[in-house]
Amino acid sequence: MFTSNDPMTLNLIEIRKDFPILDRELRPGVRLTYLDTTATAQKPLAVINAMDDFYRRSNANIHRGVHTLAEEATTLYENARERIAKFINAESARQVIYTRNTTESINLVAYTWARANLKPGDLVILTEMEHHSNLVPWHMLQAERGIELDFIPVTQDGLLDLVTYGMLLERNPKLVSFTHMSNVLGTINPAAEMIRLAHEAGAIVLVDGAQSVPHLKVDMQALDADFYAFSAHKMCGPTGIGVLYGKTALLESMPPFLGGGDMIKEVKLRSFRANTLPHKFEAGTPAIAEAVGFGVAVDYLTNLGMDNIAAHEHEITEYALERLEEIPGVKLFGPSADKKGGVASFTLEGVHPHDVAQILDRDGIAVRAGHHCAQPLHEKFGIPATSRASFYLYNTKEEVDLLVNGIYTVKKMFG
Ligand code: 7TS
Repeated sequence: MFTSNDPMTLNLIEIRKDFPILDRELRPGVRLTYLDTTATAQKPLAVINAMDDFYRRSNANIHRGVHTLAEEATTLYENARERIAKFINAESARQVIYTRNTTESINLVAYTWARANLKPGDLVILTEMEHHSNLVPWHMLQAERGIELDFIPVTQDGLLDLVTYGMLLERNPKLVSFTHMSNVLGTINPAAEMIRLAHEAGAIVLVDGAQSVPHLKVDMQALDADFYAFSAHKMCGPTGIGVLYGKTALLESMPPFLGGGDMIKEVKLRSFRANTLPHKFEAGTPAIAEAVGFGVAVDYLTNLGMDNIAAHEHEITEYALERLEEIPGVKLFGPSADKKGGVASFTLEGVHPHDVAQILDRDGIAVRAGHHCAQPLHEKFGIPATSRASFYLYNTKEEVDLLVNGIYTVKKMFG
């Protein structure tokens, strides 16, 4: 059990009780130190119990029955959508399309809006810091359709080069698609300003919010993005469900994505009429229990307060960067704590990042090693891989100290 007298924004002693996994002993005497939230966040009991309760009491398929359970399941599924819409300040829950994850949300835009609107030679602007899920769908479209791709460069400090962005915008792009927060550098990009500039240039904007929605207060109406994608599992919710937010007129003008049940108004042998939003994009039986869990995850974050969560993470990240910087041989990637979220990617001189992660794991410290699905970004920095520690609302300064001690152990082992 974690105990601390260190006063912080969040009550960590109480919060950690909400996450049963954080108390896990991996091996006798080896407690889990979970520093891999960027890959997926841990789940509070409220979410676990809500999903368990759904299967015990309310399980039925949605939108297709008049019996009590079917109505109850439909209400739970749609109520969750309402709370998620409110959480991101969407004008309407009809703009919140359930998908499997961020990856599927981006692919939905690439398969529907982009295939209906982009011609050979049309320019799509991406950035050098994108996760593969915001690169590969566009590579695929480039091969199929002959669109052109160009990239906002990343500076050595891990920031987007906005001067070059301005020059790219002069080339009449049709779409600008970028991550709100980098999963490697932690960089929080100036999304509102970038969206405004893209709109002035006449482009549609898609934002990858996989790392921002869990950690920052995001406001769809203030940001004014045309599309915004995120995943439940990175924000205390379950795997298997995510969201594509879109502007109503755009979503209405787009062809459907997958065809099948639920996404139709009417079907004849040789034709169909698509359903209204949001169902038009939700073919087949969806992740119902997951939607219920997602809604409770959003309640959990709302109760803590996104500003408090961001403040806590900032405090932890600042401390972590300070302590990691002191270690001889450690090289950190990304900007200073004031420009980033809770991510610390680093290399340790003379030791492969996988070895670092493996040795830390012996002490129960979970960090990720590799290219973190951002191979081009690592190539830019001339390295194949980094080790990455990431922090969330349940992490403590004591855990940062364990990480630092662990890295000293690695150094000792490698002489
Ligand atoms: N975009 C960003 C910025 C991400 O960090 C991730 C996942 C995705 C998209 C894809 O999300 P998914 O839910 O569709 O898989 N990032 C990571 C990571 O950094 N380590 O594991 C997954």
